Amino acid sequence: QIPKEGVAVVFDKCNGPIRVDKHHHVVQPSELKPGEVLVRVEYTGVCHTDLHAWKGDWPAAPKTPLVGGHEGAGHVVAIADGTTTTLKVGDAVGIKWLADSCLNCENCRLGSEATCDLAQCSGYTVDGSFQQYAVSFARHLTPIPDGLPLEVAAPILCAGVTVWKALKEANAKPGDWVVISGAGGGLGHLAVQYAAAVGYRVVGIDTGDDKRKLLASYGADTFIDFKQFGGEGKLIEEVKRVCDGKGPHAAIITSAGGAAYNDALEYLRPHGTLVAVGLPPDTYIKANVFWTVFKSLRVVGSYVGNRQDAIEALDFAARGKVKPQIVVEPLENLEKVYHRMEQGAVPGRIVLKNF
Ligand code: 8ID
Ligand code: ZN
Repeated sequence: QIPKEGVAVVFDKCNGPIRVDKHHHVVQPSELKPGEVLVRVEYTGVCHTDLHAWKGDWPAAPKTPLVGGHEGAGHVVAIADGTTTTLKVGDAVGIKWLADSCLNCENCRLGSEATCDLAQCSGYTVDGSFQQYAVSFARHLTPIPDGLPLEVAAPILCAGVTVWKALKEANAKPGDWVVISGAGGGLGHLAVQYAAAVGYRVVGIDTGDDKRKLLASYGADTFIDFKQFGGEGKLIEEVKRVCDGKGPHAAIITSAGGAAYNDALEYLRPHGTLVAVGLPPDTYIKANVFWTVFKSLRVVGSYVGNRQDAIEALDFAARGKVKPQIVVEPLENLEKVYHRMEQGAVPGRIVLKNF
């Protein structure tokens, strides 16, 4: 039985109050449009992107009022009439950032669904997973493998997918050195595990003993506390030193702060790749043209992943190769989680329980 009202966490304007609405309208099956699916969200991860959305610090503002959230894991409770899909009521599914795309344009045909002109984003252009019942789109929901607990699947749906795809963009070979900057955060701690799982040698950069310990448990080769190497050029020298004195083959920047981008082009070895993933506001990557040419460096942006990346990322978790570090809290805690996240005080991911 689908209730008429449920709990949702909503804000009416960026930086405005965050309300826990216990009487939020639940879209009824008869209100769904073809292609739409009603999902009972049971767990949802909190991504730093949700915090950017609330602050409104990116170039394009989110819709308001907004129910954020894009790491939703739950079950299908209704499918709109006239929808062609293999999904069934009762299936375990994930709501990822990319809620929908046309699947017919050049970008979609090439597997770059995120850059589709008609892309819809969960918890940004459409309401997301910080609610008990969310409307999403049949063609972009991700099936969650049997036996993978939903609270473990949740962080994979954005953080996991994104870093798995970013590692593909890094063009590294097994045995290569890969730096993960922002390594103790939601994206970063998963990036370290995916990187180790495919045989890269991993250097994590972040700060604090909690994050150092977390990464040591994943077999990261080295942890560098960036706060201990604050001086001019010191971090660059340290990163080069630990990577055989030559620097890493790739650097995946998953930090939510801009400073992490500063040194990366200088510590990469020749032919190295900087993969930009973290989205600090108003940040520029400064590349010296001479050294970019002489070291033959590459800079690539990587934006979430496609439907296949999502399935692959979940499969690593289902096989136990990647284990999100999660703390489960009630949905009502969202605002408190934002404050902790802003202070960099969340190792791994917070997952909210929506029931
Ligand atoms: O598709 C994408 N490209 C995508 C997908 C999902 C998220 C991009 N993102 C973006 C988010 O919007 C955010 O800007 O990636 C960034 C990281 O998201 P997150 O992992 O969810 O954030 P977090 O859990 O707060 O972790 C950030 C980590 O960065 C560290 C912090 O200590 C924290 O552990 N950090 C910071 I802030 N400054 C750093 C620095 N200078 C740093 N680590 C290394 N060096
Ligand atoms: Zn995200």
